[in-house]
Amino acid sequence: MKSLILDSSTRLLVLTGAGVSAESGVPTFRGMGGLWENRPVEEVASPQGFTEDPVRVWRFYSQRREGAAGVHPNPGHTALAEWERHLGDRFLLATQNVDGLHQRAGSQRVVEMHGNLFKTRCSNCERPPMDDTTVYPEGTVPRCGACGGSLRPHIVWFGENLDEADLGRIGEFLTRGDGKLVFLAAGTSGAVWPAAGLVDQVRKLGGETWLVNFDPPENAERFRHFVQGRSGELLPRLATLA
Ligand code: BV8
Ligand code: ZN
Repeated sequence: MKSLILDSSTRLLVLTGAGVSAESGVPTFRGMGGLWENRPVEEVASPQGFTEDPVRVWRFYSQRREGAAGVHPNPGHTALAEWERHLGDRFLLATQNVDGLHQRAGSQRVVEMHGNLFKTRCSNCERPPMDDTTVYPEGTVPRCGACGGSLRPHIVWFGENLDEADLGRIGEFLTRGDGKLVFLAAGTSGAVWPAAGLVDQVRKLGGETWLVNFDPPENAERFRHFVQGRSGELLPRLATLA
């Protein structure tokens, strides 16, 4: 198998998707068949869906909280935390996952591009997001103690902008200029933007691009190196820490 050399000149941005958590037992986005209760997931993961039926949206997220609480990081998560310890501030992890498993595996330099399943915020006022692992009982929509508005999961839904500070942190890391830029995407179908566009930004900057994925996703040909298989098996063996 090809080897990813991580040495004192490497600046590595990693992007992960649902596939990296699959071996931990977290269903992938497409694994849900992109449908839920015979509805496109976008209808439960969009502001319109929340306005239309907040009870259904909270059922979707409460179920995922219930499912994610009992799972653990897999060797793929652990390998990424080890790479970070080796590279220090020349490593950054941008994840589309909302399950918090990277942090539980020891990753610290993490940008949660799509939010976090275990955070809740008010849909009406500016009260900051709260840590919240509550699995809300069927039929309830939690209310804000400050303004009485409906609380919502602190998740970036389809049609919503990503956090400017998050995008800025990734952009600054890419354009920093020191060392040799390397980008590795793992466990992502490359279907969702703007995360799916990172590989193009890196190529424009002359960086090296790697994809580790179970099956060739729609944007596989945009990567210089493609290593096919399970991230939990491949990531622990892929890198040479020099
Ligand atoms: C935005 C939270 C500005 C929800 C998520 C037309 C063209 C381009 C863009 C758009 C467009 N129309 C609309 C858009 C924008 C839209 C978008 O990209 N739509 C797509 C569907 C076309 N994007 C947005 O809306 C973003 N905001 O652009 O703002 C704007 C505003 C208004 C209008 C336009 C633009 C917000 C996107 C964020 C949405 N929220 N998550 C939730 O999770 O509850 S995205 C959701 O999808 C998850 O975050 C998840 O991560 C992601 C799915 O992607 P993956 O992580 O890749 O998961 P997936 O299951 O798809 O793939 C898993 C892969 O792993 C597979 O390839 C599989 O083979 C592999 N795998 C499986 N097991 C393993 C494995 N690999 C390795 N090992 C294994 N063991
Ligand atoms: Zn409020």
